[in-house]
Amino acid sequence: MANTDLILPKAMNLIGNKWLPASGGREIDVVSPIDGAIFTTIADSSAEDVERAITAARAAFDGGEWSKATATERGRLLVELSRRILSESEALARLESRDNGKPIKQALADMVVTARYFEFYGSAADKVHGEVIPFLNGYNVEVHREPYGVTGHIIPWNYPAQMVGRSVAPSLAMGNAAVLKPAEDACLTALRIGEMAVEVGFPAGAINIVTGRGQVAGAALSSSRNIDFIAFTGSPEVGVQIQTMAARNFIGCTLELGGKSPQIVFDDANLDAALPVLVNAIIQNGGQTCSAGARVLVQRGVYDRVAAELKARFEAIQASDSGEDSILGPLISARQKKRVESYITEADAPLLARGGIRPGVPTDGYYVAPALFGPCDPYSRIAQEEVFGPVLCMIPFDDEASAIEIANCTEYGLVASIWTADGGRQKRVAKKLKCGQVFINGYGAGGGVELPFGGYRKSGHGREKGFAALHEFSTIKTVVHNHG
Ligand code: TXE
Repeated sequence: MANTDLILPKAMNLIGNKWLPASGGREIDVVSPIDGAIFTTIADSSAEDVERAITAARAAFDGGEWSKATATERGRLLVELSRRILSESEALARLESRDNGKPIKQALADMVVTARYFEFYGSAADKVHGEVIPFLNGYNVEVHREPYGVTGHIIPWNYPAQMVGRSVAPSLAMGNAAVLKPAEDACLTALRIGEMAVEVGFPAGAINIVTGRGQVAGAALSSSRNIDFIAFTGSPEVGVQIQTMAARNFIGCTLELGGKSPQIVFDDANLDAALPVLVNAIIQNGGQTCSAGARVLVQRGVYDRVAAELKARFEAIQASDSGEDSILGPLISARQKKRVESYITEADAPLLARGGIRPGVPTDGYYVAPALFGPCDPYSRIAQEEVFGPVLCMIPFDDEASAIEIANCTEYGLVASIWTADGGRQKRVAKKLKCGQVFINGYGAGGGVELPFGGYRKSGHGREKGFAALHEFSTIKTVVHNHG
């Protein structure tokens, strides 16, 4: 699929189903990571623009057409949007690849997952029920699940389309009205999905999209006194600010802040099955994935074999320009490339293997050759901090207890995998891992839209995906009726 014929969204915000430029007409240049070239612009929104979007969402929630839609009607709109995304998935994937740099095959797979979020939450919209609680004689007690009102959504650039589905779809399913601030580094597919939402019939104000810089538009959204909940995915540094703002305004928030996820390989693991997965879990999306399997913990009996195999596989990988045969594209920006390169050059562990960059890729693109380190001290900087690039750390371990200790020894706790044939060990280790999702003899699950996902500690709190997200985007009201 050629990277041509892009359908570029307007450099405007979607507010109350109208496309409006940022106040003062300010715009931000959009650069493609593939060649470092500017190819379009987006609106550079102010706090005023953000507040306008919040007002539109409030009107939709408080008496607007959106507030009158039944759960079934909301669900149908979400499912219709899902169909629309699927029917345009190739064009969306081309746009995503140009904007974010991800290999075209990855971008296509992302669109399927994006559509699946809207389908899953559309189908679930009218299946969230309340409860009746037995209480004193003469009382009838009902527990209702209610939307909060206006939800704010701040999402990152690593999965620009998927994140729209993940964050916004469950909120809309519950009947909230949403204001989305996508990332300035990649937000074109979010804008196109917003356009599709209008086309399939979402009423004015149900979904509003305001693009702009984090410190301006993002900060305005998260500090506004006029939102009722905020969902954030991004860095821990900004996550702290979001939570502080939420606390000041006495509203709830969910934070999804990345990780340093371990893939634990025991001596009895099926290595033929494990090896390609160990590599893919860090190479996929250039390692720019919150749940990237950034540490491989290997029991000493198979350490040398795993090290030799991973070395050969890493040396064979070349970063390339995101075309049909690419598995590793450029990183998102010059800033991220510099950051990842500095982790590699300053690493406090032996460099075991370095892949390459395919000759002939555009010299101004943000390509980084993948790097494998090992054996790493579990407490070394390279094995502790989130690099967010194609960088894998190998850490040897002796036994089950030390594997668990090392797996839990970073500040993060998002995902883990356990590779072993021993059923008892699978259960014991899974129970002791301090993280939100554990895969046994596998990693990732094709998007795993149905599976609750989220972190411990520095990886954040709250759960996305699955039914858990519907609970995050709603609150409980207990109605006690004295009829005695
Ligand atoms: O994140 P930021 P960056 C991690 C990853 C990466 C690092 C830095 O380790 O290397 O963070 O990435 C918006 N108020 N993750 O700098 O700045 C911003 O506009 C409100 C992991 O890109 O957190 C964007 O929409 N919003 C992560 C979003 O926050 C603000 C994915 C994320 O940007 C803001 C991305 C502010 N003051 C990075 N400042 C994951 N969990 O997957 C920025 N933003």
